[in-house]
Amino acid sequence: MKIFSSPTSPFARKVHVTAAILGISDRIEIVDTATTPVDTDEALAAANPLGKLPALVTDDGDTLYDSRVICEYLVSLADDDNLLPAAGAARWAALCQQTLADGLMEAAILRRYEVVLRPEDKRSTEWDEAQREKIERTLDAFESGTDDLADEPTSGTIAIGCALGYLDLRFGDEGWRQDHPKLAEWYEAWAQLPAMQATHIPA
Ligand SMILES: N[C@@H](CCC(=O)N[C@@H](CS)C(=O)NCC(=O)O)C(=O)O
Repeated sequence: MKIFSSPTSPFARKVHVTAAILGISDRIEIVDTATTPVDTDEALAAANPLGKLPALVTDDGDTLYDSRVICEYLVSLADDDNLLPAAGAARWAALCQQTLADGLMEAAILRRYEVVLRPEDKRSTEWDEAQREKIERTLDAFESGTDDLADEPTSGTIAIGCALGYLDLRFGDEGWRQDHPKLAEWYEAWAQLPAMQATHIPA
């Protein structure tokens, strides 16, 4: 199978961290793809009408997106019950953590696009501030839920780790750790996982 991917995409990173934890990274061919909302890669758009990565092309030629669906597909290939618990409170916790972390990534990427893609005279401070507040509220929610984070990796903790890694990559100067010490301590250990180290991009 192959995956349209970019080393700086936190959504793609979720997929690669998941594959690494499942031990199936060697089954994936990475198609390094540069795309933005205003300059869409053609091969990617042919695979995913939304023109967003990651997108996975299976060995049968089917295409899967988005990152959640791809992660679930990888879990099904590896027949793993832990990364996405099948039922009960652990499942809903992992899914909601993933939703929050994905939303944090979306808000952070929108902020990044505002700076790198929109001409300076068309940028909106209100827009940027609104996205920043979403990120702040989500970090606060993670901070108060740090004690509930699973010891073993789940789709939720994988997404949280990739979201925090993206903040370090693009917004490291804003110092998210300062007001979120428990989360920072959790991430310190999490970032040492071989799957995280293998997908780390220095800021
Ligand atoms: N919900 C999607 C979001 C994917 C996404 O936003 N990917 C970004 C790169 S990090 C992208 O491809 N942006 C190009 C665009 O929006 O056209 C997922 O979970 O995969």
